[in-house]
Amino acid sequence: MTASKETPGPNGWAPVPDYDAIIIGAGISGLYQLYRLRELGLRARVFEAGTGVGGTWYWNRYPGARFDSESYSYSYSFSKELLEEWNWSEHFAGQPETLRYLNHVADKFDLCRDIQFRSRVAEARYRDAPHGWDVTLEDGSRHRARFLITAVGPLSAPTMPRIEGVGTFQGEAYHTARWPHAPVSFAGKRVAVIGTGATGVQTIQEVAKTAGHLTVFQRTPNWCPPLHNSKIDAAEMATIKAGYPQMFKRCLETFACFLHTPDPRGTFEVSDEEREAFFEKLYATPGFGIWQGNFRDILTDRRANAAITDFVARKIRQRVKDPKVAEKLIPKNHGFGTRRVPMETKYYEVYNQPNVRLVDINETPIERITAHGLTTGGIETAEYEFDIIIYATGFDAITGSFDRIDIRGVGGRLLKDKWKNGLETYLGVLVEGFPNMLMLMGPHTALGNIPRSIEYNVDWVTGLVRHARAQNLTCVEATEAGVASWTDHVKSVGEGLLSNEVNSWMTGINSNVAGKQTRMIARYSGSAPAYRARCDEVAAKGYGELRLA
Ligand code: NA7
Repeated sequence: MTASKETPGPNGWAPVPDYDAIIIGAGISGLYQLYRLRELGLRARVFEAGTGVGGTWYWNRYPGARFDSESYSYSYSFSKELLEEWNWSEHFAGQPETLRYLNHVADKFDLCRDIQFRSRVAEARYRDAPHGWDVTLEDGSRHRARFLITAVGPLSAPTMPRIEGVGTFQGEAYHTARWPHAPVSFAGKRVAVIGTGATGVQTIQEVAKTAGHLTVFQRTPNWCPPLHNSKIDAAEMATIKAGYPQMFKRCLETFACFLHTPDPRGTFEVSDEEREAFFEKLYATPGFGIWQGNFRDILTDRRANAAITDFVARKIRQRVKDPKVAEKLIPKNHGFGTRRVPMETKYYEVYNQPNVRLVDINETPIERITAHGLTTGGIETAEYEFDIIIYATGFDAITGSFDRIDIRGVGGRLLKDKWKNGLETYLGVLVEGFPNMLMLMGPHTALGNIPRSIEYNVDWVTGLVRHARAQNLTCVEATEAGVASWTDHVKSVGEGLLSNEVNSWMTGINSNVAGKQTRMIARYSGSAPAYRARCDEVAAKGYGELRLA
């Protein structure tokens, strides 16, 4: 694109209508981005579809929703005062506590005065004079800003299954990510859960406690190790607080910003006994240790992966009484850790309860949802009646929230079209042809322990905006060369990783969305420190790889 510098305004930066930046979304990234832009003295406005802050933790109110990473490692780290005053009650906090935390953050920093709730962004159009974005909300109102910052979340566009009759059910039906604010009672009810990802597992183990009868419809089982959650008392919280500086430093050093980091040993560099003892230790350790802190080669070497896979399969067989049910719960099409590992609390024991039935929909596919339940076919035709159907069917991940907004860059080019034949970004933050659009947790960024990645992402974006203002730049855009080189890099670091050979939301697959059946490398799968080093280098060199005007 061609661009010329606009006439500087009284504050040295060319004035734009309405706002310096519009941020879409008031989740963890949107809140922190607003805080940082305000620090710069900029006029920022957040548009949020929900009625409150929290993003993921606002929408996902389903029973049993909780962290799989340690609560304290999930906190914002930017404010010492905030760290000091907030006490987590559990090592892996439940959704209500996390939402309370995010509301506390919003209140403490008086963020809500710049957030407009019940405001879903429908369209965003780039304009050349002055450089910036016109944003239209679903209610038709229009707003202009110099920068468009997307804080839409990688897992926020829920998808319903493509099954005939969805919508005809006359009982209660809920998608886990659109759970009602009022409590839902399962007591004595006939409940169905469709989906056994991280969300389904948490839901199932909670609903099974009170449901009259629960039927789980499973397409692909996942490898679920125990979470081992526990309470945090005042003394332990004080110790955790005293260790915050070291803890956050550690998170910045590990591969994916978790507290856990791979063991430097290879799986077969130890004796059989040592290996088994190490796996046992990890299985008994709280959190993602068994996934993120295992032998260094379990996610890249097929034989190593088969060893841990076999170990976890044996655990499932030990815990599930009916061997036929146990076999159904053991994944056959992917190894341990190659998809997002759902952490569980007595999940497998649920299938020993008399009020729970597991239906493998590979044998008996769901044919249609009916007014009173659903019907299955395949090897056994059956008709089920339910009071409640829960869809734990996941998200149109990573690009879904972008696709749902009509985002058009230079020449009216639709972002969705631009990405149709493959994702192309610069550092996962910018897209060529979409000047002044900056993505937080966009495609091709490092995800891992999300708040840690978000803080870095936001700080980098803030640095770029600060630079633009200091230089009176009104247009920042990725170049074709920069995009080509980053996209190649993302592909090359993703090679050899077993998770990129498996269908999951992490590889851009969603059976319920047209056009999302081809596997791709959708996230940056190199190390977080390497990602940050590359982004730091770009900033240190004055963002010279960008087209600046
Ligand atoms: P996931 O992990 O995408 O899981 C969705 C589940 O729903 C998964 O078991 C799917 O089976 C199942 N599914 C999806 N569509 C259908 C249809 N049409 N019929 C039957 N079953 C279906 O989403 P989650 O919400 O659990 O977790 C997403 C992330 O959020 C999670 O990784 C955490 O990081 C937080 P499939 O595996 O596709 O065969």
